[in-house]
Amino acid sequence: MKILEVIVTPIAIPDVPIANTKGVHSSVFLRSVIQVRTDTGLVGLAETYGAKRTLAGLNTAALALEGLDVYNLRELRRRIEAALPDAGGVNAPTALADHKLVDVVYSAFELACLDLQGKHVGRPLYDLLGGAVRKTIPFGGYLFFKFAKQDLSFGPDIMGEVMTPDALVAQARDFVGQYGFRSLKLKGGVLEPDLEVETMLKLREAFPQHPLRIDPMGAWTVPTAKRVVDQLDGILEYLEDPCRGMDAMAELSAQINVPLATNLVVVEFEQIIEAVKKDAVQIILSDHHYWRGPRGCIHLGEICRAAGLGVSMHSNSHLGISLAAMCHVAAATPGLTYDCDTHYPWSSKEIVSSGRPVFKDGALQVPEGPGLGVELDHEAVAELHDLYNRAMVKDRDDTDEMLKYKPDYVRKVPRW
Ligand code: GKR
Ligand code: MG
Repeated sequence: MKILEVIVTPIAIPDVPIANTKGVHSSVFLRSVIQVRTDTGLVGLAETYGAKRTLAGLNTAALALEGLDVYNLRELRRRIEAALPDAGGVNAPTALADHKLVDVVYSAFELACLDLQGKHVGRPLYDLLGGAVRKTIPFGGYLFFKFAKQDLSFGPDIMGEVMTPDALVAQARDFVGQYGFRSLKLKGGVLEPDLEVETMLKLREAFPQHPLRIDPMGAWTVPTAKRVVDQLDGILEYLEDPCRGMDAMAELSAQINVPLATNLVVVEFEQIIEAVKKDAVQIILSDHHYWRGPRGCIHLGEICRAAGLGVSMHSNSHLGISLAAMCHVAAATPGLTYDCDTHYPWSSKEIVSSGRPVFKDGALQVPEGPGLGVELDHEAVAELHDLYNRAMVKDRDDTDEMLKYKPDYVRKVPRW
């Protein structure tokens, strides 16, 4: 089965001003929808980041893929590396999607090829990944402090302002009520640490049985993180990226008993050895958008198992193709024993023809159709592509967006 044509469509999806330590989301988030057409008439799908550099990388690589046999993933990797020289590597100073461009682009095309393979042989993607160890995929409620949305031209707000511990608990009640989530994660690093501690304590009071996590994305110094852990004694399932950098994580790890998780200090296979030697983290977040596709995530799972590390799953703002892929990867990763992250409830659009999947008790069933088990809603893609053309936003810059809400905001990591 050979590739005839690749179509990359940038889309913009209405977003709401949810905050993190870098800043806040803008009125839209960006994604790329990838369609890979083959000589069999089958079309493979993928969804990934939509900011400028990823988009350029996808388009450049796409030109090199004509004639590729979709079963030959090593040749896929070779062609992408040749098409994007100098676009990968550990510890480049830029954003994740930039310094891992080769992996990001490869991941997207690997997903489309696997979708094609599954459609070709009539088997779901999880079977191509070694088979499902679970078919029900649990997700955690992903909670954010947020502003009330100022610019409503591209879509309505969800929930209005949430900037206090009590408002955050109300958000959690809303999410648990609507989706049935059985665990909760707070995007921290937004309010003063003491207020975030208060928030977590109130969440524990409101949800005595829910595993709780907090992820300040490196916003705390080691002493601040240690103080937070002491105040949250017995409350945390795990603590995600409290401090910036491998050494700071290792220094904290040596002082506490709570497992540390990361999607910041270990984002490439080469970094796992250092993390294990330094005992810097105990859980690595997988993500098929940059861990070398669904197969890379399975390899990551095996390495973590051998190294005695746990695996959880990272998320960014996304739609249903990514969600389906996350479900397949989670289904086929034996050691992924934590509820997966998802931003899904923060948007209300969809680009798959089956529509928005319904969470039951916080979980989704892995799609059972061939490949990803989802098809494209072409009208919806056209509508969101039109929005992309109309929206000013062509890159993600949370700090720039924050200046609209707080004109004196300065991005600083660690902040406290
Ligand atoms: O959507 O603001 C956000 C998150 O902060 C996201 O960008 C992170 O990549 O959720 C992610 C994380 O776990 O760090
Ligand atoms: Mg994180």
